Amino acid sequence: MSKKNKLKQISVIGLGYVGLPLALLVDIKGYSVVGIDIDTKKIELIKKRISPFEDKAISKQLKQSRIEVTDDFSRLKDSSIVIICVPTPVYKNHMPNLELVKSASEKVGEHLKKGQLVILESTVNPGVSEGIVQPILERTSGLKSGKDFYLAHCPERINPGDEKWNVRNIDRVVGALSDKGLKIAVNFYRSIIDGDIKSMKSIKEAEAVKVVENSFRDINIAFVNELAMSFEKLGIDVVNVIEGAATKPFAFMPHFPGCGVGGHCIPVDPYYLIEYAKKKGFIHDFLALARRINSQMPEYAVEQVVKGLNEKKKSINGAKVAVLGLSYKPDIGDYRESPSFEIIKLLKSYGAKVASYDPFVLEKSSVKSLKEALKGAEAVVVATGHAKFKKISPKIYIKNGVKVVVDGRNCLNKEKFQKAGLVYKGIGR
Ligand code: SAJ
Repeated sequence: MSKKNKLKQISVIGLGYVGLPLALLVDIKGYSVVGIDIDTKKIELIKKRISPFEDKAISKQLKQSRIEVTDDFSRLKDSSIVIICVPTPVYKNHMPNLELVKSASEKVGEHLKKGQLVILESTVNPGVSEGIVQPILERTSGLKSGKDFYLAHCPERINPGDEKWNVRNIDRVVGALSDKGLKIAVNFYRSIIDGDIKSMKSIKEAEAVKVVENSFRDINIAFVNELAMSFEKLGIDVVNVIEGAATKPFAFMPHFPGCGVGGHCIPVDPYYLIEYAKKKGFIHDFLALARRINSQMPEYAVEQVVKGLNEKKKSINGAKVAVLGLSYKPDIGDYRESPSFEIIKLLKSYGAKVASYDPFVLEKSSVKSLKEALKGAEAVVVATGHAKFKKISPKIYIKNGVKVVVDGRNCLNKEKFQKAGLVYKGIGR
């Protein structure tokens, strides 16, 4: 435990994918940590040192951690720093949903004390810290930002399931409303993170960094998704071409096409920028187009099912189709914004009988085993590239009567499936 930190208490508001790893790291670094969440079930689990979500590293760290967890916001009054890590989803119409940020800010403001630093880690568009969080904190605390308390923004960069990059070693950017707040925030992050901490010139710049880095990913995925739809017509394997382009040692960053873009970041963050810029009079045509392309990939994947069954002179109407994979990326159980659910909805709208199965998301699976999913299925959509699905041999599909395999993540061996006599449809290959 580092001596200099032992007197400092840190409060982390929101103990999910972002807040819990952060709270555990801050604890390891010698601070006393109070984790606050409104979900009492989650609090009970963490008190028993059980991770509320599947993550080996978190489960291990929890066992040795000393973090205190509570739903009592008044406990933050003894903290030097209060970090808000609540979700920032979008509504069905893609408009940013800042309700949790607002309610967390209200509760923090009620217990805010002079000299405290509030840091927002939740992903927000530029303008939210100054335009929404600061006024709430000032109104509910009666204190003045920059004088009585400080406000900073350090966008989270958690990458669920990543073995290499984690909260401890990922570089961060920090912006604040005042120099004093920036200094305290930068020193704090430097005391817990091995990576580099970059000071931004304003809090808005820090907010913009996160939405820009994730919009960058979304447009690049849209680029290869459009290539996939084009190359299907040109009879070119888009994955081979991308891998060829990736041999260029500079100025090319490979992304790969798939049946859709899920997760709590990539399909969400661009809308924050699109909507904020619209309010300020700028229309992000390009970002919006990329969102449209990526959002139509579930439909493209279902079209491959229709085409594949047609090749076997079968109709999708009345056919049993197995959808393998509900989580949005391989070998984790996170299914937020997962395209699998859109694929299932579309298949049903075509009259297919759908069996969905994901060993990481059994609670949402319509059947509880691979065997049940494949039994009598005429077509299969591999919607998530779980290692377990990549191991299924063509023989298993054929034995169950499967005629068509749509490889939604281009994660199967195309030639092997074609040689076995299955109709193989990839995304652009
Ligand atoms: N996807 C593609 N093609 C790609 C990459 C991803 O279709 O080439 C799809 C995935 O299947 C998934 C979705 O996009 O459905 C998101 O995938 P992701 O790998 O971006 O995973 P996320 O959502 O966990 O993104 C996080 C982000 N991290 C943070 O926001 C802190 C993102 O910035 C990272 O770039 C990404 O992890 C990463 O690199 O793994």
